[in-house]
Amino acid sequence: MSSTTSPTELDVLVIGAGFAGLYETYRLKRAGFSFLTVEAGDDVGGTWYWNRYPGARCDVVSVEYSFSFDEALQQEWEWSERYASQPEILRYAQHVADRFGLREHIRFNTRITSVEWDEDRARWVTTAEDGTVFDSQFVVTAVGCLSAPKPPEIDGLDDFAGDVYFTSMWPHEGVDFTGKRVAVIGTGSSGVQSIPVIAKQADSLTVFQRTAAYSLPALNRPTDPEEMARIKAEYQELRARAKAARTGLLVPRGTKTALEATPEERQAAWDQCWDAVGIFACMAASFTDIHTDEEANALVAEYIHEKIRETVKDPQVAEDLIPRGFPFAAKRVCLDSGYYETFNRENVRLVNLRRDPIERITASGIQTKGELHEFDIIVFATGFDAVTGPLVRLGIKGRGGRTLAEAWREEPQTYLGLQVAGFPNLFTLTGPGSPSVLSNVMVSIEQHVEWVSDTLEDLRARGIRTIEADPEAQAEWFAENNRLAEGTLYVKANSWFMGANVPGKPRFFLPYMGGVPTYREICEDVRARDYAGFALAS
Ligand code: NA7
Repeated sequence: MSSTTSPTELDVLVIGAGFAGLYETYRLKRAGFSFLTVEAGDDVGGTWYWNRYPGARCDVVSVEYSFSFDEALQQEWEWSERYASQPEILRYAQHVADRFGLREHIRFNTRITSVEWDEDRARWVTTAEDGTVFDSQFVVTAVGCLSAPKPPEIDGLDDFAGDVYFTSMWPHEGVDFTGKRVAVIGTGSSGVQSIPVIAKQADSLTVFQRTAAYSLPALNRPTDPEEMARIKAEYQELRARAKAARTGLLVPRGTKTALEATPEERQAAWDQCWDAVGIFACMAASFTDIHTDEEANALVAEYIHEKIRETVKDPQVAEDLIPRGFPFAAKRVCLDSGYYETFNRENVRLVNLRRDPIERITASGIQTKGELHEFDIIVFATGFDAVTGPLVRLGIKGRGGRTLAEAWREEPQTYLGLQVAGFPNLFTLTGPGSPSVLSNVMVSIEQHVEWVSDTLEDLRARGIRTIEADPEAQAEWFAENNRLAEGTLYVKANSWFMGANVPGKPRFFLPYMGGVPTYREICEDVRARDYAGFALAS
């Protein structure tokens, strides 16, 4: 196909072949739509295709971070570790694509550069980088929440004579750190996972930390065959429990507040999380007030601070690694395998950027206020323009030629995280205002794909041409989510949840705060009331 051929006519165009795109592809194929899925990469997997950095691993238990829609699939797939590594998750995505014959519906190496609403024909005209044009009644975005890398915002990067890598765009052939002087900038999940692995290989590793993150031990281990057999025997029930859980995660949940618990009860609950459970949401779920009460939150924070002091031998390094200035779990908590221990290695050094900020990158390395650090390799683990970024960069133009970037300049409003007013027939899987990254995203992906796919089938059966979010319903949904978020400590951190990691981005809590089961009920209720809050037209 090229720009000279006529556009491909479709009912539905799906953008992205990560987990959301794969399941959407499966559902559209099953429903007999004329559709195509386009994918920028040359294979399926999305986030798990691009983020191949050393140590990349899921931080949700893999038996939960997997599809539940097909019983045979979940029975036949074997996870080798409790938290699967990136290569294994990618193999799983490939298996899903092959098993359900999805590849023939996916056009790879197709990066979308514009998605424009043709008002007269009530259709979307989508153009790829190679000039190919797709003409579709509906567009479903499945572009992920953490897929638009954030620029590093550090001067002088082009001057550096060594090699530069981004954890979010890791070379497929891997990187050999042997004998190299390596810098890692950033200590979120990507930094926390890659630092222990790079440290073992590199000649020296210097970690540049602006904000220390909270990290808990993953307690990763090989799969126990007996435990796996038990899980498979009751998989249906476990999935139902996950769907009914606020976070979509099977995590032990406390029923009392940390403040009413005795010091011994708190210690026992947190020891259990730290030494036995190893699920990132465990500490936050241990008592009911961790996300809402500063005093309760400070108690669990102090427990973790003490663990860091116990682990890291150099007292100054330990103090630098202790997260401060924001509540525990208000930023995404990391799960690690030997992160804090890594700073006891002779070849690892921590630079606290709060004391000694980066001035610029030079030909030989990184110039901080106090020192020139020389390197062969710089790794950026500097994060993403999360949730809204992947959608904005598609170049979406809705009614009246208004871009999504314009629509979201002040406030990232959506209706249910599924649609944006002024952008008819465009569905945003795991969009802002839906539980997405605040939940086990696989649970939320399945719920969104099912809602959107059922809706598309229903509209087709009824001969409805357009569905569009009502601006008032959208404003109410946005206000409700802000109200819920304001009642928590999440709003007190400069996190990517708040859009606060990207200069100039409006500061609002991006995922839906009300929990997975409430959200599901609301979506079902909206459909039961003939798509209340959406305008339908034949
Ligand atoms: P994160 O969690 O956004 O972490 C990015 C890190 O990079 C964080 O420590 C940032 O510090 C740091 N950063 C960003 N820009 C700079 C500059 N300019 N200078 C110094 N340090 C900087 O991204 P990840 O990829 O680690 O994880 C994303 C999610 O993937 C994670 O939450 C899991 O859900 C999976 P800051 O905090 O901004 O001071």
